[in-house]
Amino acid sequence: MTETVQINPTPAYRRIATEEAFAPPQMLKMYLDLYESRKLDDPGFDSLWGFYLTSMAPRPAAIREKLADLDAIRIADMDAAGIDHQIISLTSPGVQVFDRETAVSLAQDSNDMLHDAITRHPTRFSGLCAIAPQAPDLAAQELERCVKLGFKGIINNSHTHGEYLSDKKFWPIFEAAEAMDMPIYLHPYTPPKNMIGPMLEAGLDGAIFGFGVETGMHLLRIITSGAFDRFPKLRIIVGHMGEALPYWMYRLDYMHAAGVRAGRYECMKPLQKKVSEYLRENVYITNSGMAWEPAIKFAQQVIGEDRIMYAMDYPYQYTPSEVADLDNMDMSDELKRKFYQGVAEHVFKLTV
Ligand code: 1DF
Ligand code: MN
Repeated sequence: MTETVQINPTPAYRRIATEEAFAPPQMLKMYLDLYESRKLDDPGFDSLWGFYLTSMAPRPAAIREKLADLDAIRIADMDAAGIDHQIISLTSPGVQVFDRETAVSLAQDSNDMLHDAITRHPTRFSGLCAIAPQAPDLAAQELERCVKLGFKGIINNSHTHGEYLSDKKFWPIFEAAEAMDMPIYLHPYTPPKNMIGPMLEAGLDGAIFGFGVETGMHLLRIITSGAFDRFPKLRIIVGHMGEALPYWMYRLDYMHAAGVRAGRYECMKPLQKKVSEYLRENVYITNSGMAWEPAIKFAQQVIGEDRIMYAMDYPYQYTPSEVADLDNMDMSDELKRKFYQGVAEHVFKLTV
C-alpha cells in the first residue's frame, strides 16, 4: 500500500505529529501470550490485540512491523509524509493490562528503549513516559527518572483493569504530573468488560467508535471528580479531535449544572468552574485520526486556537495524503503554524 502524493517539502512550519505509537517487540510477545492464555478477562483486549497480532491482512501486518521499529522504517515513513518530528508513546493499552509488578518493570524497560531511540534520532523523535497506574505510589519515581531522561509528558491508555483516573487512589499520578509540569496524554483503549458488550456485538468497540466513547467518558469522569480543582495546573491531552467532547460542551454545562443544583447524584459535587471551562483551560486536543478541516476548525473555535495540535496516529492511520490535505486547509499561515508546530512546542516544551 504505497501512496504517492505531492507533499510540500518546504512548508512555513515544522510538522510535529503528537500521537505516534511504538511497541517493544518484547511487549508484543507478552500480548500474544496474554491473548492465547485467555487469562485476562478483557474482551476489548482480545478484540484489539487478537486482531492486530494474528491477522494476515495487509494493514495489521504492516502495523505490526512499523510499531516495533524506531529507526529506518519509521524515519522513511516520516520523510515520505513530510513529518519532521514524532512525539512517540507506548501503544495502547501499554503496561496497563498486566499485574502491578510486571507493569512497573515493563514501563521502565519500554521507557529505556524509547530513550535509546531518541538518543539515536534526537531531531526526529521525542517521547512520552509510560507509568504503571497499578502502582500510583511509584509513579513519581519513574516520572522523575523520565524527566531526567528528557521525556516530554506521560502516556496513559485509558482505563486500567476497568478503573479510571477519577478514582482518588490514582491521584498521586496527578500530583506528580502537576508538580513536574508534565502533561498527561489520555489515549484510548477499548471499553472495559462491563461497557463493551453492545459495541463488540456490532463491531464498534475499537477505534471506529468505542475508543472515543471510553476516552471521552474517562476525561469527563476526571473533570466531574473535581481533579482539576484539586490540581489546577494539571494538563491533559486527548486525541481524536477531543473524543467528541467539544461538540457536547453546551449540553455538558447545562446538564451538569442542573444535576448539581438538584442534588441528583451523591457523586456529582459542585465544581469551581463549568465543565467547558476545564476543557478550555486544562485540556489540549490533537486531531489524531481526524484529518478533517471542519472538525479542526470547530475545535479551534470552541476550545481555542492555542489548544489544538496535529497528530497522525502512526502507524494506525499512516496516510501521507492527509498531510497534503491539511497543508491546504483554508486557514491563515500563522494558524496553520500553530496547529502543526507552535502548540506542540509549547505543550511539550520542545527544544529541538
Ligand atoms: C487503533 C487506533 C489502535 C488507534 C490504536 O492502538 C490506536 C486502531 C492500539 O485502529 O485499531 O492508538 N488510535 O489512536 O486511533
Ligand atoms: Mn492512537
